[in-house]
Amino acid sequence: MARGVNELRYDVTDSAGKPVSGLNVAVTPWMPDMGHGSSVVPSVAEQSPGSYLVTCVDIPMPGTWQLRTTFSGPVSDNATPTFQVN
Ligand SMILES: [Cu+2]
Repeated sequence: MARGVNELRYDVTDSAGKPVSGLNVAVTPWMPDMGHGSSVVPSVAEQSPGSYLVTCVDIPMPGTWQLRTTFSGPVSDNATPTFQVN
């Protein structure tokens, strides 16, 4: 992932591999080393069953970033992918 505005996709399946649709997905970019986020709130849209496109992921500075993500609705879960931005 590069600095600036990016997008990514979550493909959500259950333990049987079946797509999970109808989830509310909330994504918060977070820079743990400095304890701040981004001023831009990402948008999420389900494009096909279980496939959630996250857009407007604005990463304003280089370093280690997390995408703190919560899934709610029919099931609840969370994920925190972490990546290095140069
Ligand atoms: Cu920072």
